[in-house]
Amino acid sequence: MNKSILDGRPQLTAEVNKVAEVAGYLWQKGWAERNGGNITINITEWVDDEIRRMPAISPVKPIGATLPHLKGCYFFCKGTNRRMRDLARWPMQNGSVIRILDDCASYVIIADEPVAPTSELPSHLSVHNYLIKNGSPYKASLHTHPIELIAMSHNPAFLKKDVLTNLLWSMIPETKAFCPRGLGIIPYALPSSVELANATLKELDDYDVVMWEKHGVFAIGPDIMEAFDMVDTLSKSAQIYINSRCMGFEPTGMSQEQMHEMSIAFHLPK
Ligand code: 2HA
Ligand code: ZN
Repeated sequence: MNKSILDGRPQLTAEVNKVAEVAGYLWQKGWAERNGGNITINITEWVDDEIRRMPAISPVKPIGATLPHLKGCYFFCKGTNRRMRDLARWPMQNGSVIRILDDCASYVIIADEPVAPTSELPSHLSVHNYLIKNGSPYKASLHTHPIELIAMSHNPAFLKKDVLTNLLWSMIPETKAFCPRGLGIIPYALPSSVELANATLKELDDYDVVMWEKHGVFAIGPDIMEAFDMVDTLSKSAQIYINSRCMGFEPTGMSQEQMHEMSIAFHLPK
């Protein structure tokens, strides 16, 4: 076996293993066709002096943005054009560890293999920059293509502010309890574009999960498992709604009073 950056680093290994586990769920759920979706996690807290001395195994590459809060940070990123189902089985062959250089505008790959990171790197790293700037404990960002939630984004009526949030919350009590900031909506924008990244940053002030209209969702969380759990919970509500409609009726939904009672009982922010 070749040496891996994970060798002798159980905490770093645990974080990468969580990424692999989530990548498997995304594939099993049908949310990750071909290379669909991206994952990045900030692993700086698990980086030691030996890692800081590790040489680059790629040329210096521009991020496409200058992100001052990322100086000296390290990330594990899914590789561009790599499949989630392959990341699930072989995380270090389908993802890589990158180091942000001191200009805060470029990076190098340091381990294990020179796998180029995700096509959505500028948006993912902009989000990590924003999280650090705000003193957030969140370390993970996830982009995926959940079928039912994307289907719902094709209905203009659901794209008005907090219409979908309230509908999804009202399908089952867990959704408001475990996704208490709801689902932000971002009008369609070109994948990987600066417009999409900027709109995402703006919505993350108010939401932990945002919908990229007709494309997918973007979620942040303390770790990748919690980011996944929020999307999974919202998706469950979407499925309950769609199943009701398939049975030929509009679901009643919990009442505003019932949801308000939940907010009080569980000290929810909204
Ligand atoms: O990386 O899903 O939006 C594949 C994507 C880009
Ligand atoms: Zn996508």
